[in-house]
Formats: sequence, structure tokens, C-alpha cells
Amino acid sequence: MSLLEIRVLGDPILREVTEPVAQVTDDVRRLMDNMFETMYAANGVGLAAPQVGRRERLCVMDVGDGPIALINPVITLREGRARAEEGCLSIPDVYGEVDRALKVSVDALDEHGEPITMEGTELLARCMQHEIDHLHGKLFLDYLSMLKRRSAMSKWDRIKKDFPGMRRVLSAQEPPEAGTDAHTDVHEEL
Ligand code: K1U
Ligand code: ZN
Repeated sequence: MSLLEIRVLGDPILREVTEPVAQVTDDVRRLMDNMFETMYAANGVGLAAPQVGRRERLCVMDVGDGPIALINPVITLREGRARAEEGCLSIPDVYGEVDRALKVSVDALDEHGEPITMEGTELLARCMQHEIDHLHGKLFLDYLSMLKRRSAMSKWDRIKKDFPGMRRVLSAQEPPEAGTDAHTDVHEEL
């Protein structure tokens, strides 16, 4: 398996709509294995193909209950609302509160190409919505108010120089986030 570079905000691929996967081949499974390795190394709970420079409609996640791979996922049901802080492996160190459905049901193919239906609540539901958004070129920043989005962007403008070529290169194990001081929520800058 290999660690992949993560594309960061500014790379146009993060704004493209992905292409449905026509057939779940060994190449697709290899890509997902590499995405899992990359997601774990980055201490993330999800990762979508465009974040590693790929146009296939697929994503991986693990919110603590084991790995989940979703190919061609479609949200078929949304229930309730919840507001919580989000970050993104493609926008390191920028956070903001996002309203999302509390519960979702998703139809997809699994890594064997078999149809599955997956329900998620709370963090899993949030992660599924965040990842499926990536597959449609949407980022959590798009949900912020103009003021909070501007604040997030001004923070990013200071950070982005650390990612030449709009790529985030991981080492085998990134240091885990330290305490709450490790990041600045966009609210604190208002
Ligand atoms: O797609 C990504 O950028 C990964 C992102 C997905 C995400 C899931 C849920 C809420 C926000 C963002 C992350 O993995 S963010 C980092 C993270 O590890 C995390 C987020 C929320 C709770 C616990 C961990
Ligand atoms: Zn993200």
C-alpha cells in the first residue's frame, strides 16, 4: 500500500463533480486501500477520491466502528438536523460549524461491487454527508455564512504557503492533534 498526497484548497479537482465507477476492479480496490492508509496516517475519519487527485465517485471512512468503503453513494433519506464543528483534510487547521442531517441512509456499492444500504447517525451521518459532498465538488466552507467563510479564508491564506503545489505530503504517521489549542475555530477570529 502507499500513502497518497492530499490535494488542498485551491486545487481545482476539489471543485469537480466525480464520475460514477462503472466497474469495481482490482484497481479500484487498490485505490481504496491506499485511501484508507492515507486517511489513517492523516488522523482523519473520512477521505474522498478528489482529495487524492482522483475522479472516481468513491470515498472511504472509519469513525471508530471499522472501515467503510462507498462506491457511487447516493443519500436516499435525511432526518433531523444537528450543528457541529467540521474540519477537512484538504483545508488543514480551518474549522467551522455546519448544520447537517442527524441521520442519513445511503445506497452505494461496496468494495466487491455489491449494492449496500448504510444508515448512519451523528458522526457517521456527518462524515457520510461531508464525503459525498466532496464527490460533488462541495466543501464544508460552502455552508458557512459570508462572514465566517471570509474569516476561514483569511486563515487559509496564511496557512496555504505550507502546501506548495496545493499538495499535502504526509509522513507515515502524522502527529495527532494536540489539545483544543491545536486549531483555531473560525468563530474565534470574528
Ligand atoms: O473528508 C475529509 O476531509 C475528512 C474529514 C471528514 C469529516 C468527518 C466528520 C466531520 C468533519 C469532517 C475528517 O476526517 S476531519 C478530522 C477528524 O479526524 C475528525 C472529525 C470529527 C470528529 C472526529 C475526528
Ligand atoms: Zn473534507
